[in-house]
Amino acid sequence: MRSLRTALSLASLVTGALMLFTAPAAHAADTPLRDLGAAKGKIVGTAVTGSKLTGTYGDIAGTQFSSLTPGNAMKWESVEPTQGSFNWTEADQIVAFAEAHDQQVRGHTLVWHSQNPSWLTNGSWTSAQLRSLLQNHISTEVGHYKGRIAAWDVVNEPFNEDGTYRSSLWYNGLGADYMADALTWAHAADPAAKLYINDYNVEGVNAKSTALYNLVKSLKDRGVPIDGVGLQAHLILGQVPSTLQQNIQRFADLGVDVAITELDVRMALPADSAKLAQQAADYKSVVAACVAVARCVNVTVWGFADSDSWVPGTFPGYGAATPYDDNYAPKPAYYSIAEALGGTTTPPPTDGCTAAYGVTNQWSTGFTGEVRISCSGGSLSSWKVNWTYGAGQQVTQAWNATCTQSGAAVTCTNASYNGTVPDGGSVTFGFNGSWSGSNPVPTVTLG
Ligand code: G2I
Repeated sequence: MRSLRTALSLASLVTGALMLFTAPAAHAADTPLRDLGAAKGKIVGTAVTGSKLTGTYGDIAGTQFSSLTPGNAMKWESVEPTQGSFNWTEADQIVAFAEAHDQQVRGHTLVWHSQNPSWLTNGSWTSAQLRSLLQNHISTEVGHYKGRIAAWDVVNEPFNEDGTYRSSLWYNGLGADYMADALTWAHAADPAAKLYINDYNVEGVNAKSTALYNLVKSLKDRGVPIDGVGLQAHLILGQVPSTLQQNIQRFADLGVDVAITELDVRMALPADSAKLAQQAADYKSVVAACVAVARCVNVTVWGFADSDSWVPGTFPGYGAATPYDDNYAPKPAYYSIAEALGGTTTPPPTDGCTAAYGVTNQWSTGFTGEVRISCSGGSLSSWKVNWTYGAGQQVTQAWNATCTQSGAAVTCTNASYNGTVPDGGSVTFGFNGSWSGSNPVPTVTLG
């Protein structure tokens, strides 16, 4: 009896501690980004991985964006891993997906120092052989997709940071004219495709972007087919160049289009609400700079979800660089892109969904907590719960959610298997935490 009474009183204590808060949950903007972009005369794109174009990833890629760039599938090592033997499988799949979703494709990329097949990089070629290999590659690949590619990143990353030409297979073997030749061959293979030179760290006015400017100017003066410049925009949190719009404008004034081709904004992990807010501001200012210049025609993000980003693999400890989180829930950056494109976001139709925080067990140094997300009159396809601890508590472990804590701020997102909360249903997740002194129940927001 005694233990039953104890259990009962603990249960009522716990029930008493459960507090309900109603809050909006994350959902996409009312109007897809591609439609907002269209109203401003802008294409909105994303890099994609062909094998992922199903389920939620495919839904977002197909509905939110008006252009796809294969992240890797059109690179030389992907399409011709063995000399003379072509593999178009992933690239064809992406192009077919784009056509089925009324999307453009940006072809990426034809002449680059990186991701070339080893037969090419390890071979020893005369200059004439190298030139012929490059011409064949470009004619074959551009020809394969003739009429189906809106724009090609023909030349990728030709410059060093100081504006000199990068030492590469192409520059060293063929001199700077490899770029004019590549553009000319690409134009011959598909006269309708817009042809670009694409580079990184050329977003602001600096030595590298000025070298790019001078190159484009001289190519135009020589009558070489060049239609645009791609500013990749792999940016660091809080470091959008102040001269971005001015730089876009000077290329536009030269008579070429400008595309933001690989936008992402990386941050030191873990993400927290302040960093995500800064990231949203950064995305917004990049998109706004493009919106402000008529010849800025395309803003493309380099992967739309954090789980599909190159950043963590290349910059250990950094990530969260894209507009959607690992679980495909839109982040503040998503909404800020929508706003920069003139969109408004309204609270989601989830007024009936609530998150309730409770302490289910507590001992001298630790406690177990539970959050229940319940819907009645609404539903969720993904969720995120935030709270801020008021007395130094620390989450040490979570289950059925991914929880991160930065300072006092805790963010928990659904696991891959429990993002859906149907009308009339609920999901719970649990966690262990540490406490001392007191363990007050925080205010929980669902958003
Ligand atoms: O590095 C970021 C981008 C810079 N501008 C040009 C882009 O083409 C480049 O894209 C990235 C891809 O997003 C990565 O996915 O290029 C990387 C290579 O430089 C790609 O990474 C590679 C990995 O390093 C390989 O290990 C992997 O096999 O992707 C390959 C295919 O998944």
